Parts: sequence; C-alpha cells; structure tokens
Amino acid sequence: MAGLQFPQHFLWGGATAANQCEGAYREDGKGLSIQDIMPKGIKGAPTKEPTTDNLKLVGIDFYHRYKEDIALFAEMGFKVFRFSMAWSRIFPQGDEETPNEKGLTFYDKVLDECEKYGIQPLVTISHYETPLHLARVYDGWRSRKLIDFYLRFCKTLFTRYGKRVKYWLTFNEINSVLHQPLMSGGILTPKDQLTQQDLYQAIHHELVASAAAVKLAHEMMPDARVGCMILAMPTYPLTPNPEDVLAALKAEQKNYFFADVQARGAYPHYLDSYLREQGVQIQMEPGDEKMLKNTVDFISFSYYVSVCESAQEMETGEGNLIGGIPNPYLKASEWGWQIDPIGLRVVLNQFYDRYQKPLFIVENGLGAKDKLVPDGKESWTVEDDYRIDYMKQHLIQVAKAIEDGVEVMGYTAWGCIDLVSASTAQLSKRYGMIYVDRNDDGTGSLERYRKKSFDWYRRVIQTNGQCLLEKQS
Ligand code: BGP
Repeated sequence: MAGLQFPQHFLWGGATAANQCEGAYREDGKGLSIQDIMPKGIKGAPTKEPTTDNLKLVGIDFYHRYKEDIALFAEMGFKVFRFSMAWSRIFPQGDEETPNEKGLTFYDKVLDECEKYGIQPLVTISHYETPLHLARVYDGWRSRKLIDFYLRFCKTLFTRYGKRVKYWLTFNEINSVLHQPLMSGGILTPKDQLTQQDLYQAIHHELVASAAAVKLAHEMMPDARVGCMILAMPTYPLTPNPEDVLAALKAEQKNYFFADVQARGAYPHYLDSYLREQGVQIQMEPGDEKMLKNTVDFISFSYYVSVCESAQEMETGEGNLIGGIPNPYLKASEWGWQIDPIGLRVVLNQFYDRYQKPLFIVENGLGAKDKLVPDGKESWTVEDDYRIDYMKQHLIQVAKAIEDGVEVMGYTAWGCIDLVSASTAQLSKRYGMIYVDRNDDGTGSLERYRKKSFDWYRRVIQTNGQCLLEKQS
C-alpha cells in the first residue's frame, strides 16, 4: 500500500444538519419545520403539532453551543464543516418576502467561528427541513410555487454569505424523495395516497429548482462551486442470473437518474421509457429544459450501505431510508444497515466513470450505541474501536479509489458530533467522535466528551490519511 495517498488539499471534516443538532426550534423568530412534527423520524406518523417527546426540538443545543462545538472540530483539525442553514430559521413560513434577520445573524456567527479556525464551510441549502407552512399549504414540492420560494431563500443566502461560503449543496439526498416524500419533499399527503405522477412531478420541481440555484450561484458568486447530493447505494445483483443483473441495473437507474439530470443537464433516455410504462407525464413549462442544463460542479453523496436486487419478490432489510435485499456476505450495524467498505470504492468508480466530475463524500459513518466510561483524567470517554474500524476500512477504500484514478475532493464524517437520527429520531444511534450527554428520554446534561475516535480522526487528518495506510499490505 506504499503508493496510496490522499491529495494534498483533501478536505477532511465532518457533517451535520440543522434540524438534527440545532434545537432552539422556536427561538429568535424561527418557524416550524416538518421535522418538528416528526417525533419518530420516518418510523411513525407525523403529529399535528410539535410534541415534547420530539428530541429535535432541543437537538444537541448546537444553537447555543456552536462555539464550543466548532472549537472541538478545530481541535480535530477539520478543514471543512458541512452544515445546513435551516430554511425556517431564515424564512419562518417559507413563502414570505423578507427574511428573519435574527436567523441570518446566527449563521453569520457560525461562519465567524469557522473562519476563526480556517475551516471551510460546506453549506447544504435544504436538508430535510422544509418549513411546515409550505408542507401544510402547498403540500411541499408537489407545488411548483416551491421553486420560487426556494430560490428566494437561495438568493438570500448567496447575498449574505456569498463572500464567505464557496461550497454549496442544493438538496440533501435528493433521490430519497421517491421513498420518503414527507421528510425529503415536504409532502404531507401520505405516501400511499400519492401516485407516481404526483411524485415525479414533485421531483421535476426540485430538479428545476436545483438547476436554477446552480445558475444563480454561478451568476452571483463566480468562485462558488455547487454540488448535487445523492443517497448513494451500490446495488448488486443477488445472483449472476441475468434477470437479477438486469433488475440491479434498473434499480440503480431509478436511484441515480437524479444525478444524471443534475450532472448532465437532461433527463436520461431510460427514464422516458420507465415513465411511459408508469403512465407518468411530467408537466414541463417553457424554459425548464434549458434551465436543467445548468449542471453542478461536483457530485457529493452519502454512503452507508449497499444492497442486493433480484428479479424475484424478496423481503427487504433496513438501510439508509430505502433498504434493500440483504447481502449474505456482509455484516450489519446494530440498526441492520449492512457494512460494505468496498461498496464505497465501487460507488466512487461508478460515479466518476459516469460523470467525470469531482466527487465529495459528504456523509459516511457508523450509527452505534456508545458507553461512556471514565477516561482516567477526571473526565469521560467512549472506547469506540468499532467506529474507528468502520471509518478506517472505508477511508482505505477511498484511498484505493483515488489510486484507481477517481478525483475525490474530500470526506466529511456524518454526525461528527452525536445528534438526533434522521430515520429513527433517536439520540442513542450515535455517529459522533464527540459524545453528547443526552438520552432518548430527553434526559442528560448536554455536556460534550471526546471519544477515542476523536484522537484517532485528529491523527488521520494530521497525517493526511497516511496513518491509515501504515501496516497495510
Ligand atoms: C442520511 C441523512 C442524514 C443522516 C444520515 C444517517 O440519510 O442525510 O440526515 O441522519 O442519513 O441516518 P440516520 O440518522 O437515520 O441513522
């Protein structure tokens, strides 16, 4: 492995999302978001109003503790910090003309802290936190009106932070809307009442909005680089039966057509035939096709699991919001997500072959139960060797993909500080290298503690990944 290395300016860091960490759900004029009525994540029905069992209302109180948290990220040596700007903090209802100044001030302060330590911000414009009012009144992205509201939000962000933020992502895991219309698309109509027509029309609105945001960003901030963000999930045929191979190919096309549109600027041919089969006719307005030609500068993605596909109906297992047929060769996390480091190398190669654009791994990590133990220095820690092993195995595959010739811009570890899970809304599903003392029942001091992985990751960054490659053959 002597030859393996990471590029000199590789962007090492961590990632969070506003709704999973900020809390302060009503503070300083913030409006409600769809997350405030999803106390069980995707595992339960939305409530009418926010309920006290919803851990996201307080999150990990990043809103008040961002200084301490960013200082810890700096201590680990982060070069980049990915976070989202809560839409409902800046436009409380989502459809008003003028933004909430106090919401904007909060992100000024977050950026001040990042700058203090030389950490590049990577901002997700929309991360599963559509303002609730837009969901209630417009049924989220089913309405074309959302394009204008979203662009007003983008323009506000670009005007305010354009000189300070170079890297932007338009929508988190845009392809998850097919499976999670409420969380991903702010669509309140229950999934079983939505037709394919409804869903693909909503997707079209998001894709046009994303392209328009890219155009606007390039016009307003010539140095900015804008990426799409895809839930990546390599799909292997369950057997070498050609029927299974074809089924896997089709499943991947359904998952990745979003990136095809965002990176290549047009709907791919295979989607036309699929939509015809489904009886879907996307309503386009004049100018939509031209707008889609505003393609992204880089492809970012989350990677947690791979799945199998079969031509036969089979039972599916757990996975990142989507799930799939389990792979008999792989072990799974405590939450049933199958662990496949080589899948990361596969997906990096696939995406680079497909788009020839730089790639950015903006989410990856292990959700696990942690146990706080004394650290021998009058504080507490977590001996999370399992997390270190997970990250190490994945990062080695990133190095191998780089060796394969893939251009990788960086890696931001998901939930670098413990936060509330998107799918299950638990705090006990921890990803962080920083432990946050808060439990699923809402108890806890909110104190932060460095886990064993904290020092490990610091060394990874310090050696630009070289320490990962030691003792490998
Ligand atoms: C992705 C989301 C994140 C994040 C992550 C881990 O789908 O973009 O917001 O939460 O998965 O998932 P979970 O929190 O469900 O374990």
